[in-house]
Amino acid sequence: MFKKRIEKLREAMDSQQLDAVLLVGDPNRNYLSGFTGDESFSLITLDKAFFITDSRFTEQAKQQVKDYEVLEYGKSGSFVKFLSGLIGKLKVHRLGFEENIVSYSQYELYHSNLDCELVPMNGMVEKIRIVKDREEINSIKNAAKIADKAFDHMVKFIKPGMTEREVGLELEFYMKKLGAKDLSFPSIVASGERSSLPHGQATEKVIKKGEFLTLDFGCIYEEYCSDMTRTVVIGEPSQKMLEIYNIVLEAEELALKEYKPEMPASKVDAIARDYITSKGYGQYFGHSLGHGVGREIHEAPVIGYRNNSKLKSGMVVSDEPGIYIPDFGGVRIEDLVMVTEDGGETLSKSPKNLICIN
Ligand SMILES: [Mn+2]
Repeated sequence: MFKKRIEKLREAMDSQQLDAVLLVGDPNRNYLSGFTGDESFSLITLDKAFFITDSRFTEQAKQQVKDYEVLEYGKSGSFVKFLSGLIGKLKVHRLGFEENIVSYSQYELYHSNLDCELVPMNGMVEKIRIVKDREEINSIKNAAKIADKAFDHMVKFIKPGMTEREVGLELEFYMKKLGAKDLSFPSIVASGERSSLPHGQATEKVIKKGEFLTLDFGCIYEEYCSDMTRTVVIGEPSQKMLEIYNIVLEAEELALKEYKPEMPASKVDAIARDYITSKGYGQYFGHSLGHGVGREIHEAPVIGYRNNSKLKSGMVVSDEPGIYIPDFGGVRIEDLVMVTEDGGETLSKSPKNLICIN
């Protein structure tokens, strides 16, 4: 599987006339190697692959990283000196680097020490990562399953009078107990008026009757993220709360039917957005409909009005419309969807009918 991924990278390198690429960020480097640690480097040429690390990770790299020559740079002093020697030996002229990950100071260091041209990779690996292979999809499905089980548990656990933080802690503890390596991101637990904050993290606020409670969360399983949002009501909803909830739910489900190969991402966004706008709430839906999910919680493709590129089988994206009304509250409903050969498969299985917690 890593061989296949590296093959795809080499095809892309060849078309950009790159002799080698240097990968320093965890997602790309680990996607192409199977490594699960950090602070390491890989240098991939058109016919060789080197995994370069220090004594903290050498043993782990030797166990996890196959098809690479594992090298330890520690004894030569600095990584950049070591890399300079390697690049000279391999006669690299054009070296691709991750321009969104390498810091300005690192770039300066490479620029002044490496005898080669530094070429921005322009999302070369990210573009390969956009379509998931079977192993990746399995991991994402497992991460989604943990999130589903956690939501089921939380519905029974949450009671009026608890703080958002108590809810967030239980959610984290429960997902980790089920085997999650970590959270995909700090969980969003936003109740009452705070539910109008699309990214409101848990606070000491007490959750009261008559309020919305939005839970947006996910976990990492085998290096892959899940992402799901459900909004519940504590006690009974008002007429307006019910109205908003049903609009968001309808928008979410209308869009769900549109995930299929060749569908422009912008068109799926428009289906949900136009529906919400037709109901008079368009101004309260400020963000894009969704985003790719994989090793990173937010990755390509964006499902938004600016992205006219077409969906492909094997993409995994979130579908998450919302309505957020300041000083009132908000609703978001989010599922993970995988684009298949002939449609979309919803990976989040939690119920979406309005749940009232007493
Ligand atoms: Mn999301």
